[in-house]
Amino acid sequence: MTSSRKLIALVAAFGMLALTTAAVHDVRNDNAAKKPTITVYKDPSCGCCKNWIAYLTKHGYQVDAKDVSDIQGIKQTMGIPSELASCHTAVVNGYLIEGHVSAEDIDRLLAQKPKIAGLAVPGMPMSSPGMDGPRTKPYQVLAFDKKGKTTVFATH
Ligand SMILES: [Cu+2]
Repeated sequence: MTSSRKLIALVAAFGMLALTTAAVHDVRNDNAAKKPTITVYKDPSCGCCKNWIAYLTKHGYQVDAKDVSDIQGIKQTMGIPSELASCHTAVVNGYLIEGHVSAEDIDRLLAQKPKIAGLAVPGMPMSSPGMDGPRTKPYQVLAFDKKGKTTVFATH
């Protein structure tokens, strides 16, 4: 090989490396793009809300946390039925997420896109994500529509 051919081979090798790196990078971006941002409204003093946010982040969601002084007012404005209320109220892709809903349930909601207003885990059941503790009894994830009609979406 002449030195100029060596140089061409070297440049070509670097080019391939750059392309490969770019391809790997794209795949990573695609995976990250699959999980949308969840906007979470919460009281600044809420500890289990922070735990739920950390849990969502661990499961690949981008979280935009908003501390609000009047979380009950936010729930009313958003149309969370009062009997379904929990601590935090979140919004993802136009769906309401009330309380300690699991990432797997949110994943399924976003994949199936049912005609509902959102999902709720009323209250703060022990063992739901962000509410660490033993599961002493099962709890339900409820789907609710704009009129407040509920159906069971999942039981854990
Ligand atoms: Cu909570």
